[in-house]
Amino acid sequence: MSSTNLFAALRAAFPADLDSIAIETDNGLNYSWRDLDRGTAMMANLLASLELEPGARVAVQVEKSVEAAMLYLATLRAGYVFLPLNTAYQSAEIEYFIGNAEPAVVVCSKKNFGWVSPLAFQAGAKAVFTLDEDRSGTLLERAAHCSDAHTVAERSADDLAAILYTSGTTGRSKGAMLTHGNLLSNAVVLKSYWGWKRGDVLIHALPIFHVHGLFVALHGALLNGSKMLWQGRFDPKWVIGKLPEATVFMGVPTLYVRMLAEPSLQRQACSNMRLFISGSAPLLIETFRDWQERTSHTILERYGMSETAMLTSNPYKAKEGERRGGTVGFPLPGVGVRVRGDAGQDLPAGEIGGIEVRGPNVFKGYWRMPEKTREEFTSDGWFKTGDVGQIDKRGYVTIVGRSKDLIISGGYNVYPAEIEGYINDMPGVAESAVVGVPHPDFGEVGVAVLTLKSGAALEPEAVIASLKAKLANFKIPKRCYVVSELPRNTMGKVQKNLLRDQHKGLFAS
Ligand code: MLC
Ligand code: AMP
Repeated sequence: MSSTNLFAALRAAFPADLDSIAIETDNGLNYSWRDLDRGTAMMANLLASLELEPGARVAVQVEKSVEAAMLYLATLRAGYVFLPLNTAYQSAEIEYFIGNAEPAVVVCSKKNFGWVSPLAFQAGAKAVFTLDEDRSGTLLERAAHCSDAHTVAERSADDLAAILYTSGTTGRSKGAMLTHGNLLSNAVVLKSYWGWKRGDVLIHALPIFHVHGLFVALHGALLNGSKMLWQGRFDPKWVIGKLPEATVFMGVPTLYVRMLAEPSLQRQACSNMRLFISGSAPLLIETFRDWQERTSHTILERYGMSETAMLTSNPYKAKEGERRGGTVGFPLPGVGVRVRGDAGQDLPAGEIGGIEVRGPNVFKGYWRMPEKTREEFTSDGWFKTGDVGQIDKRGYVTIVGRSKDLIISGGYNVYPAEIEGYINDMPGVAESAVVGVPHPDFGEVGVAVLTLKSGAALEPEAVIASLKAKLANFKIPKRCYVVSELPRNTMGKVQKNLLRDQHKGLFAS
């Protein structure tokens, strides 16, 4: 078996001078390439010492740190499956993920150990470690006793590397199973498509529990042997201050909006920069234009998903075309993108329909959900993204909407069905609808509208407070209204479009 371990490919790209700096953090720490090599070897040896089954999952809910990134790399290195969890998730959400994924190892923050460890052991975990962003916790204490020599585990392209949970329009979250081959092929394509070159320096300011920060940004820099300027939590002032030392930046649109609000964002600060990339949510054309005007740089917008990593990108090189605001560019080399109508027919250029994709980057299926997996693929093997769009004659893809009922807020996905489920379970609530409305900072935010059972009394503030106790903070609707009835069409279906229209001006800037 020829090994296609993603870690081996990343490790092979480390520069010859292992003592040069690989990561410089916002709290003044420098990590060399040797540190990354040794640290991942020690953690991989720790995992190996637990004698886990092949395919064992390592579930991780910790604050962003270089050690957390090393844990991801160590999991690949040891041949296990990484399962990152957003730090905003609360106990009920974590309980579901752990119960569903049955991880063999769980790593959490010290403050959560008390409630996470019983859940983990109940689900069959062999070990629960802690890791905080100040490099304390049992993971590093234990790894410190392990050898810093480790032979990368052999894995084939089809072996699982990570499971990313994405919520669904109905029911519970689904774990998207990504293989070493999926992630490596995508990273290799992006390296060449975005013109990564010697001397590039990436500002890494995104969280590392989703595709954008964990795969696109991290793999991009590592596969190019490029230094990263590493920020634990995004702060626009810090990023702008670092631009003169960097060449590449990746962000969700909210990051660009927040940087534009800083007077220090000027052309001169960006003169060393080669590339600004945006994705995970639609970049407003105003943001695209304001950025161009203020910095002389044209943001490159790309499109991807947890299930597929990156799918399309505006061109990097001018000879391949202009970067067109409002579009997500061309299908990446090797990625098939087609637009189909409701009857499953291929649509001609310019017509709007469902976006379907295929390629070596497309995931293996949903964890232990063969039925769901089948539903999301066409009979000829294309994955139905749930996004609605068009491809013009020149090949530019534009996303115009979504067939899935989904709100993207600050780059995070929020599924109304999940929030409505929680609201509907509250005593006194008859029914509810959660809709997305425009927001100047987050792009889109949720608004909840609900009706009460006769005689019941419930204040909107109480609804919000109750949701806050159960759900990740970014999922909480920013406003809540109690009304006498929800608008319905003749079929009796709630007309969310009318609610969206009614509330679209709530956060007008
Ligand atoms: C924070 N808040 C949000 C929010 N983030 N509300 C809505 N949407 C969000 N995304 C709220 C909190 O609930 C809290 O409210 C208040 O803002 C302050 O919280 P915070 O944690 O201090 O916020 P902040 O640090 O400012 O975070 C904002 C952010 C963050 C934009 C930096 O959301 C972020 O890092 N987003 C990036 C997401 C990302 O990486 N997505 C990639 C997915 S991959 P309160 O009321 O409690 O005060 C993917 C595929 C692809 O989609 O194509 O890439
Ligand atoms: P996730 O499930 O978090 O991976 O989110 C994937 C979804 O984010 C996609 O299906 C799209 O709806 C959306 N998305 C990602 N990039 C873009 C973009 N550049 N423009 C519009 N939507 C995007």
